[in-house]
Parts: sequence; structure tokens; C-alpha cells
Amino acid sequence: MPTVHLLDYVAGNIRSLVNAINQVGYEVEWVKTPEDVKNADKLILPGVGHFGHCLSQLDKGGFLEPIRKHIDSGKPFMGICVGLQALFQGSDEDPEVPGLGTIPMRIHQFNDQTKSVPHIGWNSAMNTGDVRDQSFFGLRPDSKYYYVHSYAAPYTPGVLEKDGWSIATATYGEEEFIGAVSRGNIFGTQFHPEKSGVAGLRALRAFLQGDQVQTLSKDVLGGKADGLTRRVIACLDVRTNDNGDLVVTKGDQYDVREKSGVDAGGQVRNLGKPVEMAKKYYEQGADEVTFLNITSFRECPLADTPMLEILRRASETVFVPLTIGGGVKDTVDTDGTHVPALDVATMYFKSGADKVSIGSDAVFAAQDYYAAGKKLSGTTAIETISNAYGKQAVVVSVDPKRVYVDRPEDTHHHTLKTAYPNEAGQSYCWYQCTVKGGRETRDMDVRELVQAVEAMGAGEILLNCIDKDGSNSGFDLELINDVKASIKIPVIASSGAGVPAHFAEVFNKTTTDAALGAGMFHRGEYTVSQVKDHLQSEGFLVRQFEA
Ligand code: 1PR
Repeated sequence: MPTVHLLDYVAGNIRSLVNAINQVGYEVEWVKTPEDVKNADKLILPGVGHFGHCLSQLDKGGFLEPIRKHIDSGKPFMGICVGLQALFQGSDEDPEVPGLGTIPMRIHQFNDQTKSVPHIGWNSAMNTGDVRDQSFFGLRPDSKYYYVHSYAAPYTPGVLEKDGWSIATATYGEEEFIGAVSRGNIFGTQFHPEKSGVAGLRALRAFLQGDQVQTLSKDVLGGKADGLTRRVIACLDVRTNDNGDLVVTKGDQYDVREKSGVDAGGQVRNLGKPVEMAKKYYEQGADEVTFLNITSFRECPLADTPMLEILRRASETVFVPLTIGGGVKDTVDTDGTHVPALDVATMYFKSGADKVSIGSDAVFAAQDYYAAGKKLSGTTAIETISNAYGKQAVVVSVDPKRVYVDRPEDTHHHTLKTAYPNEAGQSYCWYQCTVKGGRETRDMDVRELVQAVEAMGAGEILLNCIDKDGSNSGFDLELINDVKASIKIPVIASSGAGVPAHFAEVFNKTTTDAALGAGMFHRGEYTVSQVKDHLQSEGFLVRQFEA
């Protein structure tokens, strides 16, 4: 197999990139020292986390000059995400830290007054060139690519083009930014090709094969830079069943045991095998796949935890983002060793996860945050993981339950007037946070929780609702609107999806950033592609699976 050199200087999900490189027929050689850069023909600089962290690590390791020389020598160079940003002069994210300066512009933060930040999801990379049927490095106007970032290079027409750069852009809200650049031997993508399905693999292959300019066939010219698509996520709740096998299960209001059929009497509902199901949903067009370890599997050393193997295997064939939740917290291993949450997360990232999801521990951290007068401790799982890997890598999974009251004055919590009073006629409710899979409640409402975790550096909220879970009755729109109104980070609506129309409803009636389904997919009632088709027929922009 031909090789490509990959710089592994920062923490992050490098496994997916290696898998993607293997998938297109290349092998990775690691660049561990500045000397190794000299031996590289094709060099890739991946990048996750902070601009300043990335550039100062490169500087400290003595890599910057060899990278510059590599680029100047005309050998192929590709920068991904922060690796692309490194080509610029600097970034608002860490104004003191200089970039490589190859591109004479700076990186700016997205405006979070008008939209959720980070920008997470599938967006375009449209060539700005005059020759409409030409593209570079396999980018196509009808394809979508996976982006996750809070900072970007704003696009000003003509400025870089006059210096010979080819540019492809995406639009987020009112802002048009650079999604990919290329000139001569240089290729940079703000999106993650390794997470962008077949479209991303095509770009990676084109770079590795030096296939810089392509003439596009007529049938792919129809795309337009129409912005972020509606994200549809498939969620797999995973646990061991009573025979000790790892299965995908699904609860009703979090109760996963059978109540009817041959297994009535309490067997754990078994809906399939995690890796196979993840692949199936990827091929149906799921924009992301989430695995939630809903119980600890068994007493085994952390390094052998079965979720790691699931991630390793899933990331070999599923080229969209993978999130893993359950048990991300400071832990004591079976041999008594204390393992910080950051190390638990690191194991997951190294095994192929792109994001970790934190549930119970986020509630405990939020309680401490308020008890300390809204002071950050710097030591919570959210803060440590977010600081090391960037906020986009940290999802907080929220498991709220409705509590009805007669009047808002009856509780110190934030209430809303509901269109769905309970049987006793109470028409106000608040959403109480729970821990341990809904088994215990806490004196905290969902607003308090999401605001606290946003302050700690969470990048996204996975908003479940215990009352709606498994009900097939649609999402809890009141809850979603309430949470959206209280934070700036993206929200994934979850719990209650039963038919494709529920997805259209949640995108119509709330400003949710993504929507997640579980049971309706697992039971085979609908496919992800049917949901996407429905959304498209209702006028929503979606990404369809590229074969
Ligand atoms: O507390 O950090 O160890 O994380 C545990 C994680 O496991 C949390 O994210 C929590 O939401 C999840 N969890 C715990 N117990 C259960 C259970 O079902 N007994 N599942 C559970 C949560 C909720 C969603 C579900 C949607 C959509 N599952 O992920 O997929 O409700 O379902 P639907 O579309 O079929 O309605 P920690």
C-alpha cells in the first residue's frame, strides 16, 4: 500500500482518519519527530481542539519550520479543520499565537447572536471559481460535508482567488466562510473528510492520488450552497442482556424490560447488534450515530470495556460522527486505580469516538457549580475534556421529567404553562433533572442544568425527555423550545419520535439543531432515509446518503 504521513501531535479522534485513509487504499506512517517530516512525501495535518493549543504544540515540538519547508518544496500537504486554520496568519481563538501564515488572512469566530455556535453538521463546499463545471480534489456541489467548529475564515469574493487559490465555501446563517482551499500542492478542508461519508472519502482519495482538478459531469452540477442541512441522528442504547450479550435495547420511559410476548416477565428487550445496526443506519443516511451505554456492562478493567471494541469496529465502516455516552466520569478501575474522566474520554476518542456524552456526572457538576456561587472548578469532566479536546467533543445528555404544579409560585423552579395539563388539571410544569438513567431525581430544573454545563464548556445538549421516551407520540416541543431559549450551544431533540412527520414537526415548531430517533428505527417501522425523504418533501434541506 502507498503511504501518507500523518502528524499526531494533538489529542483527538485520529482513528477515524486512519480508517478513512486505509479505506481509500493508503497506509499511515506517523510523524513523531521533526525529522520525520523531511521523509514525508504526502503530509496530512489533522487538527482538533483549540487553534492556540494546536499551533503551540507544533511550535514546541519543533514541527513548524519543517512543515513550512515541506509546503514550500511543493510536496502534497493537506490540513484538516484546525489543520486548515493553521495555514492562516492567526485566529481570534488565541490572538497571540501566530499561524503558518501561508494564507494572508485571519480566522474569526461565528456570530452566536444569530445562530447556535459551534456550527455542527453537514454543509456544502461549493467551488467559487468561474468555471462552473470544474472542481478541485473531488469536491462536488451536490455533496454535503461534516463540519464542527466555532471559528472559520470569512469569505470575501475574489481576494484569495486573485492570488491563485481555489476556494469552496459554505454558508452558516448569514455568514459565508471557507470550507476548502487549494493552491498547487496545498489542500485544506474546514470539514472533516473522514467523517463526511463517501463525499469525504472522495476528497481524501483525490488528494492522495494528486487528482487536483476535475471536470464535473452534468448530473452533479445541480447542487447549490444552501447551508446547513437538518441533522437526523440514530441512537443505540446498548447494554448486556440477561445472557451476557451486548445488545441494542430500547425502553419505554427508560424501562427496557419486556412486558409482553414470549419474554414477558422481564427479559431485556433485544433489538439487535450494535455494530451491524450502526452500519445499517449509516447506509440509510444517518448524519451521526450515538451509542449510549445505559448500564455498566460488567466488572472488567476499563481498557477492556466492550464499548471500546464496538467503537473500533463501528469506526471501520461508519464514516459519520460517532458519539459515545455512559460512564464518562472520574472512575475507579477494577484494580483500584483512580482514572480521571479525561482518561476515560481519551480511551473512547482513541477507539473511534468523535464526541463523548456525559449524563449523571453533568448533573452532579452543575449542583457543585451552583453551590459554589456559579464558580467553575476547572476539574469537572466537562471542563477537563472540553479543554483538552475542544467543546465540540463534549455533549451533555439530559434526562428530564415533567413535574406538574398548580401555579408557578408553587415551586422555585422555572415553570412553563403547558398545553397538556395532567389528569388533575394542573397546567404548569417544570422539568426535573434525573441521574442514573432516570432512577434518581435532583432538585434542579433543566434550564439550570443546561446553563451550567454551557458555562463549563459543553458543546451540545442531547435533550431527552423521560415522559416521551418510547412513546411514539412526537417530541416534547415545549421542553425543546424552553431549552433552546436558554442557551447558545446546539440542541439535539430526543425522545418520542414515532413517524417521519414528527421530525418535520420538531424542525417546524422549534429551532432545534438536530433530531434523534431510536425505537422507530430499531423496530424497523421506518428507515432513516424515509425520514429524510419526508423532510425533503416538506421543504427541508437534508443530506441524502451517497453510495
Ligand atoms: O449517566 O453519564 O452514565 O449516561 C447514561 C446515559 O444512558 C445517559 O445518556 C442516559 O440518557 C442513558 N440512559 C440511561 N438509562 C437509559 C434507559 O433507557 N433505561 N437511555 C438510558 C436513554 C434515551 C435516548 C433514547 C431516546 C429516543 N435513552 O437516547 O434513545 O429517548 O427514544 P425513542 O426515539 O424511541 O423515543 P451516564
